[in-house]
Amino acid sequence: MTVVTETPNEAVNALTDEQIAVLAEHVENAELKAQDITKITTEYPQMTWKDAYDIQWAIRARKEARGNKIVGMKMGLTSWAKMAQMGVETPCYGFLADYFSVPDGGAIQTDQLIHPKIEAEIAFVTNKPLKGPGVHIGDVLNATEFVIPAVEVIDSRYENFRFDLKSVVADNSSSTRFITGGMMADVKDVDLKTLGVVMEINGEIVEVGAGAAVLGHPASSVAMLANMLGERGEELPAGTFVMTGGITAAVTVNKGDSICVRYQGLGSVSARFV
Ligand code: OOG
Ligand code: MG
Repeated sequence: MTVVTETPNEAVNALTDEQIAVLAEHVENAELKAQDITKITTEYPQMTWKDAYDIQWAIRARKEARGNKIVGMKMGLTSWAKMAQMGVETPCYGFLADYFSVPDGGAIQTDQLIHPKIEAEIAFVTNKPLKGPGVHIGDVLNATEFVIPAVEVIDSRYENFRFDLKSVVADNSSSTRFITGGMMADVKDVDLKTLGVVMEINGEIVEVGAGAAVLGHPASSVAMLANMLGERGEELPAGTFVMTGGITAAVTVNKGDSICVRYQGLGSVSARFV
């Protein structure tokens, strides 16, 4: 298995500032109206990594201008199961806005989403700033306040949940909702590599996995995020909630489903799609 962990360092734009602004509005509207769209690269095959992340940062700025708060970050496509499922080999990041957060045991309004899927993840909350380049697992563990179970609900805005990596980056890496809960733990007290997860939908087991599926160790996902942000001159501030990426393949959910993900020694996270 070959996992590309170098970050794409193509720091050039092929799109104009105006095209980036128009595309940010277009993709964000698809999210807000829960209407799918054609992937960006179909019309703009020249889009670069820089363009794609610029579109994502422009969507983030649109939400902040509207008064939404950014409450965390997420890494995506960090496990082989996810990369194989989506046909891509490079991890990506996205941001989490305040209204994405759903309480443990809470209800998710399925009609606000296009074609949601759920992912079992391990989240970190940091207590020191992390700024790339050069951030490694040791830095991350030294800067971790606690780890906590999290379930991400992803919802690509692209037709049939089909995309290439640049298009998904521009779509905030399919971020839409997340549920965090169960029990928090000190990183000293858990072996994040062997930490097992069991995903259930309506009481039936649909996926199982262990933390090592995420880039060998979930902390390396946080390090990679800090290094990717460093390329843009950004840092991960102390106190950031970071989801490290789905451990197993994502699973489609439908209105009426109850989901529960059990984390070895850390309790469970559940939600209902209503
Ligand atoms: C991209 C987002 C993937 C994860 O945890 O791997 C992601 C997608 O598959 O739509 O959030
Ligand atoms: Mg995810």
